[in-house]
Amino acid sequence: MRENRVRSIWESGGVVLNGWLHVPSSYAAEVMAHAGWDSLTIDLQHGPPDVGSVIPMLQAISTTDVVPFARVNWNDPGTIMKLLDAGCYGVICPMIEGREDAEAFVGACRYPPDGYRSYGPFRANLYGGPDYASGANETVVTMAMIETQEALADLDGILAVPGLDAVFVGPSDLGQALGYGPGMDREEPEMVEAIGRIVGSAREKGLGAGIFTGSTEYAGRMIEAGFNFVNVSSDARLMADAASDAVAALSGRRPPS
Ligand code: 3PY
Ligand code: MG
Repeated sequence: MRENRVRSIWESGGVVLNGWLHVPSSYAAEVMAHAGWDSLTIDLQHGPPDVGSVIPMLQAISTTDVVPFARVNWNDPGTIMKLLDAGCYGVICPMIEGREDAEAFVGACRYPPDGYRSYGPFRANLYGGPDYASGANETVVTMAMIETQEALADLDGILAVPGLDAVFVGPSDLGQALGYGPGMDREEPEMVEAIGRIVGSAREKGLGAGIFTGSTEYAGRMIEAGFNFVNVSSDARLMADAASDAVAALSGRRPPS
C-alpha cells in the first residue's frame, strides 16, 4: 500500500508543511501540489469545495507525492467515510469537544475491529493500492481540531483516544471561544498559553500537533514551539496577497490618468 508521507515525516522527527485548498478547482490544486508542500488539505468546512469537487482535486494532487487531506465540515461519519473512500489519506475534523466526539471521529476513520468505517474504497483502492483495506487503519491520519472551551477542558480525554494521531488548533474559533474574536497568529497571553498547553500535551503523549497560521513568520515560531504540522494561509489568500502586492508595486508608477 502507498505510504503516508505525513507519518514517515513525523516518525523521523520532522515537521509537515501543509497547504490549504479553498479554490474548488483541479488546476488550482495541481498548481499548489507542485509548490513543494508535504500535504494539502481540501477545506470542506469553510471553503467552497464539496464532496463532488474533491475527486478532480485529489486526482490533480495525485500527479505529485503530496499527501491529500480533507478538513470535513463536521464530525459526520457519512462525509468522513466518503472522503476516505475517495482517497484522502488524512482527515481534520472541526469542533471536537471531548473524548466522545473524538471516539466517534476516529471510529469513522477505522475499519473494524478498530472502528466502524464501512467498506467501499472506490478511489482509495486506486490511489492507495489493491491492498488498501488491509493497511488503511495504520495509514490514514486522524486530526481532531481543538477550538472550543469544552475541548480545552477535556484535552487529556481527547488525547487518550486510541487511534487519534494528532490535534489541530483552529485559532479563530478558539479566539471566539475565549472571548478574543476570530483571527490567526494569536498573541493574547491567554491564547498563547492555551496554544502552548495544546502542543505541549499532544507532543508529550507522542501525538502530532498542527496549527493554522496566517504567515510564514508565525508558522516558523510555531515550529519552534513544537508543532509538527504547520499550515500557512490558503491558496485563495496567497493568490490575493500576491496579486495585491503586484498591483501595489506598480500603482505609483503609472502616468496620471
Ligand atoms: C479556525 O481558526 O477556527 C479554523 O478552523 C482554521 O481554519
Ligand atoms: Mg475553526
